[in-house]
Amino acid sequence: MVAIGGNGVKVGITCYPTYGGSGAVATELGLALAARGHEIHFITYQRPFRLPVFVPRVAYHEVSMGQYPLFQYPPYDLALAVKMHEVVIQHDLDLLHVHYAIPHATSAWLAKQMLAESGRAMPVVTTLHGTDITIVGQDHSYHAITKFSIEKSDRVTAVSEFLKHETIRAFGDENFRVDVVPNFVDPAVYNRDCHDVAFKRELAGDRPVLMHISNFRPVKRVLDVIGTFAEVRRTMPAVLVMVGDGPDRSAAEDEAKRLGVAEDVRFLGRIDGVAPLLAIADVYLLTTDRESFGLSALEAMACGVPVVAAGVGGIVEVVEPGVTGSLLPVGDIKAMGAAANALLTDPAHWRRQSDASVARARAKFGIDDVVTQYEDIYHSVA
Ligand code: GMT
Repeated sequence: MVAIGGNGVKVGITCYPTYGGSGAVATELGLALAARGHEIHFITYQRPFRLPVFVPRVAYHEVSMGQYPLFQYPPYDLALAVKMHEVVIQHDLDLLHVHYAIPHATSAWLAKQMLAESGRAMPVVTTLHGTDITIVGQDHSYHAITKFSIEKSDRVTAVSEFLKHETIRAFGDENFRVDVVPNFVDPAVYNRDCHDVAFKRELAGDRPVLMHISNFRPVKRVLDVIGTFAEVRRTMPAVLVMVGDGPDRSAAEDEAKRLGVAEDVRFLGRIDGVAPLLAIADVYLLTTDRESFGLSALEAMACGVPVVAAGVGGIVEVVEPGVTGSLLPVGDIKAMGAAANALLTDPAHWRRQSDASVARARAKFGIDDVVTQYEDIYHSVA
């Protein structure tokens, strides 16, 4: 164990820096920790998408990989371990906090072994986010190394009870403990009252807005988003705003044409700051078939947007059905369309669910409480 110097902790944070919930959570956590006086070092291959250019007490260290003709697959995990080792020594870090097990927890373990050779202890905290456990970690090629890397972490957290149980089911719990630390939202940013909603008129005129934000991977079932919207459009004028990009975007655009609603669907592409967009939405759609948490649903709720979602995985811990939205069977676009319709045709019902969404997001997933939970974890290992 090493002692934390002064009041602040020096933390190296590694995450996937591109579009995605785990990178968003890791970055928002780092920024919140820095605002509390801690020193944060992001160690990633690209500047995290939610990291502004300059923030006091926050540094960004880019992992660069030497190329060589023999490397058909350049070993990023080794380059990351080397950068972690270097940053720990140069900046006298107290611990490494990695988000998404593969390969980050493995690289952190390697860095820890290298540091141990020079007599330096380096605690590693690993936060599990989702497919690192539910898909990638259970693939035969990665199962053993995922298990090993989790077991070698000093603390392991999961973003939902669902993910904790999935982790234990897939890897046992003989050699490690998983604590649930949920994802969080900053109500000062995700707040319907804090954004200029004038551009709602540009996007939708006076029609209600349904919204979906994701990386358009197959798991998100974005064609179901279009299908759900088409159900709504059959009974009332409305606009669907699709934010993000990914493998299924073209298929979603084709589906909108096939269903005759293309004129009312706006594909905005990837946008990093989504709070102002969520602030103009009336219903948030999340039709995914697998989700350990559903950060975008929480961000929507914080903006007073009721959520119509598939009742899978950790979403059931975020959305309270009948209170802050509806949870329905995967693929049941008729039921999802009906739930959205019910909200959009009854202003009093919408207002109740909107207010309840804001209240639940703040009470159960407020940034202050969750950041304190992470601080407590850091103090338990460093
Ligand atoms: O696990 C993934 O698919 C990627 C990951 C990400 O980087 O966006 O998403 C997961 O982490 C988010 C943040 O904790 C959660 O909100 C998502 O539910 C989760 N995705 C899945 O479980 C599919």
